[in-house]
Amino acid sequence: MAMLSFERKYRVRGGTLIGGDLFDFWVGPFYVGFFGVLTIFFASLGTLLIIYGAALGPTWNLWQISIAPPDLSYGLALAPLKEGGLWQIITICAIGAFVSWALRQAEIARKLGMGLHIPVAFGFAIFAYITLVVIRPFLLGAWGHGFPYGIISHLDWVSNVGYQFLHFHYNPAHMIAITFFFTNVLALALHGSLILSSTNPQEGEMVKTAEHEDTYFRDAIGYSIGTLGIHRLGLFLAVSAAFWSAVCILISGPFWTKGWPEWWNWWLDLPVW
Ligand code: UQ2
Repeated sequence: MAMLSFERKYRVRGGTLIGGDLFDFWVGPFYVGFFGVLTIFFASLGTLLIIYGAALGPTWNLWQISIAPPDLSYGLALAPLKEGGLWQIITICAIGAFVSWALRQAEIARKLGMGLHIPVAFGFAIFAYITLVVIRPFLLGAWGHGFPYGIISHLDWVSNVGYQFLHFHYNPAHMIAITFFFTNVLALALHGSLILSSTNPQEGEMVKTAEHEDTYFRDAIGYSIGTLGIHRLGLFLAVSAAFWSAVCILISGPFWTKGWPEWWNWWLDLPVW
């Protein structure tokens, strides 16, 4: 793959967190690094184990393949490979790959003298995943509370856990998470459309600048959050969506076992009525 002429000056040594110069090189356009090697190791092993799990049957139908966590009776113990042990090792591989990827992002950011915003932001997504398959199952006392790795099966899991709490949409943290997801969609739709509209103007028109973008929103709604501001807002909305998603599933079970509609009885029970 071709390297753009200006890229060479950004190929700087150092900034590594571990391993010194040992893995401080590029393969084509890609930085490798110790964590690049680690990511490839975990991702490859995890993928092979998923394929092995699929080969154990009972189906090759892509939609129906599923690697299930151990039965609840295994508690927090290690399970035999074909009894959920595969799920446990695949989970370790997934976390290993995600964390290695975040640390590779950190090394690249350090090389370039950038802030660590990207690995920190990605960290919220990792936190949400770890909440689902480690923290919550641990608090509930069994790995069997993790979700199965399959396209349809993980949807069934979400549906079942939702009904276990009668009506999951009454979970206040779930409400907050959804609000952040939807607001994030609105913000990115506004931002994406604004950028495309100013960089793809009418035929014969010049590409527009940030002043045009500011003026558009001042004319339309009396306020522009600014070119830096929209990205701060986007980061906040995205990271908050991941955070409250983790909170809403973490409190379901370990901290609230009844139906979520019932949680709102505190409102009806207020003495002011
Ligand atoms: C903006 C701006 C941008 C943008 C967008 C806006 C020039 C390129 C999208 C408009 C965004 C506003 C007013 C905030 C909306 C608030 C929520 C919670 C969705 O002003 O500055 O920069 O991309």
